[in-house]
Amino acid sequence: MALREILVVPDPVLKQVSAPVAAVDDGLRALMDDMLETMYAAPGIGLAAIQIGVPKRVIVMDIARQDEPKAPRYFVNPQILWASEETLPYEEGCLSVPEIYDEVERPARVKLRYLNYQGETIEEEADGLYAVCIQHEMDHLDGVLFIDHLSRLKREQAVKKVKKQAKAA
Ligand code: K2U
Ligand code: ZN
Repeated sequence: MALREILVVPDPVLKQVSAPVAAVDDGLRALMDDMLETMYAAPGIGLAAIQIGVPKRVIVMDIARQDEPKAPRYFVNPQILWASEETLPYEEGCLSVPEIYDEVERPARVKLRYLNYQGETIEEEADGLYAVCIQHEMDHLDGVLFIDHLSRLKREQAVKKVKKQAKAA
């Protein structure tokens, strides 16, 4: 396993639309292992492959609390089959938009179909933080960041602040 660099705004790679995966093989599992190690080290609770510069429709996640055992999840070619009309606001952040947090409104529940670490097809419903995180990560697969759901002014202020942080580093 290896730690990978996480890309940050305004890197144009983050705006790319990621391509579907042809097969869940050992090479893809090695990528998911690297993604999970990188996510835990950040630390974060989700990570999309594009965030480490790999334009493949792959997500890793672990929403277990710090006082709970790790519960890694792997999503290959994830699809949302259904989304509730009910929406909920959540204070989101993003490893690719460091130190910026703002409220985003998303469907409260979604039904997912994806391939797991073994390449098996899984269908399941998500709610709570699971629903928030998977929708946030699936946005990444389409080149969409959580700040793209904010006003233009807030988005421009966020990018300006991240650029200033990078310059000061
Ligand atoms: O995409 C990412 O950068 C991973 C996010 C996932 C996430 C964003 C918004 C809401 C939930 C999850 C990072 O884990 S950001 C850090 C974080 C950690 C816990 C809760 C919220 C944000
Ligand atoms: Zn993110």
